[in-house]
Amino acid sequence: MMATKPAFDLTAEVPRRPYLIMGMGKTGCSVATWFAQSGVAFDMADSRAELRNASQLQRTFPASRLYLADELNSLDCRDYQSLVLSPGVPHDIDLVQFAERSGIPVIGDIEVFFNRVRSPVTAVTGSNGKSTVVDLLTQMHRCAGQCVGLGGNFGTPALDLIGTSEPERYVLELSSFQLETTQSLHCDIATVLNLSEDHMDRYRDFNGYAKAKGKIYRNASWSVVNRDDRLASQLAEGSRRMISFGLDVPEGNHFGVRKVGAVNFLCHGRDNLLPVSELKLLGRHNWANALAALAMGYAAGLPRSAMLQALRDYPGLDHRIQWVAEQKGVTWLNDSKATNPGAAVAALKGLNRPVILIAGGESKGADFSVLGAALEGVVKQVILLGREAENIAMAMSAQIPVTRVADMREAVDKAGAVAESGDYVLLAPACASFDMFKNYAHRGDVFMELVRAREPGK
Ligand code: UMA
Ligand code: ADP
Repeated sequence: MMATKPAFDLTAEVPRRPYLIMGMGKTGCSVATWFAQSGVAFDMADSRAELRNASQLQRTFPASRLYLADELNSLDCRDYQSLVLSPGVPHDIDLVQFAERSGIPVIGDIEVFFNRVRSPVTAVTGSNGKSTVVDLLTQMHRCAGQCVGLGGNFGTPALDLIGTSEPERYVLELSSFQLETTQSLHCDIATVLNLSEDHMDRYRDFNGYAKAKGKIYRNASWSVVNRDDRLASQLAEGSRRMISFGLDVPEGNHFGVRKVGAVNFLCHGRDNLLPVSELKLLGRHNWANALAALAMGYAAGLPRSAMLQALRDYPGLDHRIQWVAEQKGVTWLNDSKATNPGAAVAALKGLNRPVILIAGGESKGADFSVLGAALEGVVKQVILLGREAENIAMAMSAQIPVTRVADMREAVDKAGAVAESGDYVLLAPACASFDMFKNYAHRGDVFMELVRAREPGK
């Protein structure tokens, strides 16, 4: 296979124009720090007028100019080698459009990262489950005694993971936004966990979103694919080495689930590995996440015993079907990270008792019909809040009782009033949180605090 010419090449000998870093949040700062350490000239830009860290940036990088708000109009992207875009900056802004028309490469921090790293990279994308899978996989590596750098969309920008000595492996969560601006990705192991609608406010159509995700497989040594997700697995067509996971019985050397008597086992080919009842994670979608992590650990050569130990011990991340309280036989669950319909549907499918669902918030252009269909026969009552309440109500069958509430306190009170012993109350909003909360974690914290503050027996 012909090597792709990197868009960012520190080893190039021709004199270069400076780079322009666009967006000075976590990613932009990590790129600036990396460029400064590497002796690469750059300027910085951000559309915000009031950038909290503006004076600190100017002090730390005195050789670079910082352009804010309207000052961006004076920029000519042709003065720059390339634009290094933060993932949150959409491609339809004038500066980016003009760069693309002028043939100035538009790259991201992940492109810069791949130009530099030598240790193998496992990269994970997908609409849902990314954070859980990268965290779990990292625990598997650590159980095997390996030193791993975990980051990307997960929180720590990829470039901040590079220290004086490299870890044995990087495990990166990559969003579609981060993948969009890559050209020379070459992961050791790559996966698209699943595909369902998300971020439809940033893409012309679902195809554009899927195409961005699919870039993760380019040049990958191992492609890990989800047999149960036709669209996601199609993205890996033509891959060099493929290994699959799914919730059915696996063939050959692939990963899946086998029922022995009444017990479901995670399995690898003919080997039964672990009864799913030994997982601390709840829900069938987490069986898929566990299998994806196993497949990637296997491709990385991890010992099976270390992977199974990590699976048994792994408690899951906060705000993902997190157990909150049991009150008078009612179990309260916080899945505030369900910020799209697909995630909320997965949560509902995994629960085997009647559910009172608290949903709503701010949409990212999603279609709620898939959520509406998943409520049938599972949900006793839906409690809706936030900007999208009406759109969700319209996607639901008229048979399911629905209540609109003004805030989370009212939602919790209402849920407490209708829930009976044996029910779940599930916060799985299917929406982003920004209309009422700082972020999904804030929303989940507010929910949990309100639930825990309920007097026992209320
Ligand atoms: N900005 C502009 N112009 C614009 C838009 C933004 O200048 O048109 C500026 C903002 O004023 C701000 C900066 O860009 O100063 C913010 O950049 P950013 O939104 O890219 O955020 P970062 O702080 O760099 O964080 C990013 C990811 N954020 C997004 O993709 C929106 C973080 O993922 C990621 O953890 C971090 O890089 C490190 O890799 C967060 C996220 O919400 C968790 N991701 C989305 C998701 O998971 O659904 C994709
Ligand atoms: P991401 O990083 O992709 O947002 P998380 O692990 O943070 O993924 O989980 C986000 C939401 O998606 C949570 O509500 C979680 O319960 C749900 N979820 C996790 N794994 C899956 C999966 N495999 N399929 C569908 N939904 C999932």
